[in-house]
Amino acid sequence: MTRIFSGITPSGHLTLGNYLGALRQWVAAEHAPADALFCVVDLHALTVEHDPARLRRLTRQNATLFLAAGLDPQRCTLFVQSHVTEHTRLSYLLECTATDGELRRMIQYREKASKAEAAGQGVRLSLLTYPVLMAADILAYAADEVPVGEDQRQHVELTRDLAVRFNQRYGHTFTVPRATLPAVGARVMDLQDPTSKMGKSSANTAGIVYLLDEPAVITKKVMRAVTDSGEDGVVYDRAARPGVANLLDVLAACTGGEPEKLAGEYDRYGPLKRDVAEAVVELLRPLRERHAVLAADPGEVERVLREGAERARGIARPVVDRAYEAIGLLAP
Ligand code: AQP
Repeated sequence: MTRIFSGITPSGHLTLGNYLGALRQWVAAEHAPADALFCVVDLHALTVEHDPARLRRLTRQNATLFLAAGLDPQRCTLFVQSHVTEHTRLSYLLECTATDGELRRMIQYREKASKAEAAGQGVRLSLLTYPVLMAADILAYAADEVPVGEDQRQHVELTRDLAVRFNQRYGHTFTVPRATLPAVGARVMDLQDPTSKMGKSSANTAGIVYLLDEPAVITKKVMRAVTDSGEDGVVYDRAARPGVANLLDVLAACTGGEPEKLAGEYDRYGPLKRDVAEAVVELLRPLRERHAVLAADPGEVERVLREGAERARGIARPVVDRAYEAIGLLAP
């Protein structure tokens, strides 16, 4: 049976990008005949400046949103990364497989490192090694598929390279995974800066639709989205009209249409924005409602996470033990 693994970092409140790029695919995956594991990858949140109390809150909230989005603990395994020590155990072996040069080439490292430097903060060593921990997250479960948005494709490619390298050096140990991306919604852009990705830890919240935003807030953010002069009507052109293209992509992702065709249905931006706002509000309404119910019972969410970690450990431990043996470490 196909094994699926993916995770989200609790580095901020989850966004429409996280939903369209990742979460929604996850929910679809749990209905396929597959063994799916989904994880709040809390250790990744320690790679940049963080507040401990906020991290704990966001970890709980992310897990609650996984359930609210439709993930069913009867059909998949939900857990928190730091509850399963196999991730960090394996990460070290993969640090001994990766090279400094390939980690420094990671686009996300370069972006986040320069942001930290610009803010006068030190660049944490873990920011450089984070893709290796992500590789360990995936390889520990012998995952075949990793459903992610476009920005994580490079990290999954690195994971594949490390798996192949390790297998060649020490004998077949890891399954080589592949990234799966949604047809639309793989890269939702910031509404105020449509040349940048909508990211949950971005400072300008006006450009970000959070999953728990009230409908009126979503509508306001979409209606104020940056577009261009639009003198020749509504056209879908990602390079020349990134703001409008992003709105059409979001509308297509919400309604199942095609962005190019949708463009032909509008000649002004106002009606397009109104339809996008309505589509996003309706898409997120059930999730917001379920979140309100689930958040009232944190004990149940904790129970799901405890059971999930138990099952995850059972899968990861033998894989990681095999890797320890293969690389030449003496069994205890
Ligand atoms: N804008 C986006 N469009 C489509 N998919 C997206 N994802 C993130 N932003 C978008 C996908 O959501 C998952 C989140 O993974 P993560 O939290 O581990 O890391 P990330 O990719 O760095 O996510 P963010 O939201 O951008 O967080 P910050 O701002 O902290 O860096 C992944 O599958 C990602 O592709």
